[in-house]
Amino acid sequence: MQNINIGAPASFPIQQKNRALQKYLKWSDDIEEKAIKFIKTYIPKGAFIGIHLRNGIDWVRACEHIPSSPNLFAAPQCLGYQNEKGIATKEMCLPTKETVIRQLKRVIKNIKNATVQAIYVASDSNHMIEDLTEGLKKMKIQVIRNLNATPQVDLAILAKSNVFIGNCISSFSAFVKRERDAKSFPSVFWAFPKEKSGHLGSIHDEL
Ligand SMILES: Nc1nc2c(ncn2[C@@H]2O[C@H](COP(=O)(O)OP(=O)(O)O)[C@@H](O)[C@H]2O)c(=O)[nH]1
Ligand SMILES: [Mg+2]
Repeated sequence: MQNINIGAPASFPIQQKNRALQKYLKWSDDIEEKAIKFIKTYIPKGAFIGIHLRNGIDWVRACEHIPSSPNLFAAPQCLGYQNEKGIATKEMCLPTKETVIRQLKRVIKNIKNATVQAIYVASDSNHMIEDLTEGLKKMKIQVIRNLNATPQVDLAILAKSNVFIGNCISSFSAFVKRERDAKSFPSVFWAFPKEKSGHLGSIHDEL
């Protein structure tokens, strides 16, 4: 009998060998158009950083398991499948406001070939718009969210940012990271690696 593969081609959590399949995924015209229209209408011309803040109550609870389950969810995307790049920390799972602002400033300063004009924030709960606006005040950067975004439109907008800062533990962030890897767009993660994260030589400038 033939060996027929039924079911989804890539089970959860994603295996290393399936990561490249993301390049075959294309957004529907509807989602793609909504993402492009939002960027053109609300995000000032120039570079923008897309960030994912996963911080709802389910996530706060999930992050409590990090010390006992350091391979939780999508953690291998930054730590490696054998934890060859370290172990997960609570700060990676639920970065503090201070960490988020510090890392944003570092990424903004490290982008050499463009000026960052805006931060696009996607979140399941707290977008921290006021905190981030206040924290980045001196840099004259707009902090933007999309009140009408479905999860898919948020994913599509994050995929198009010049630099993406995601949550290493989150599968939602992992989707963005895979799409960007397929296009060779840069991504980094909150609080990883421990101190020097955010170093980027140059960025893509498609939009
Ligand atoms: N719109 C929107 N929804 C989000 C965001 N982050 C998480 N969610 C929601 O939370 C769900 C979490 O999904 P899941 O794939 O389990 O990722 P994980 O829990 O972060 O590992 C998503 O399907 C969305 O419905 C976000 O930035 N924007
Ligand atoms: Mg989940």
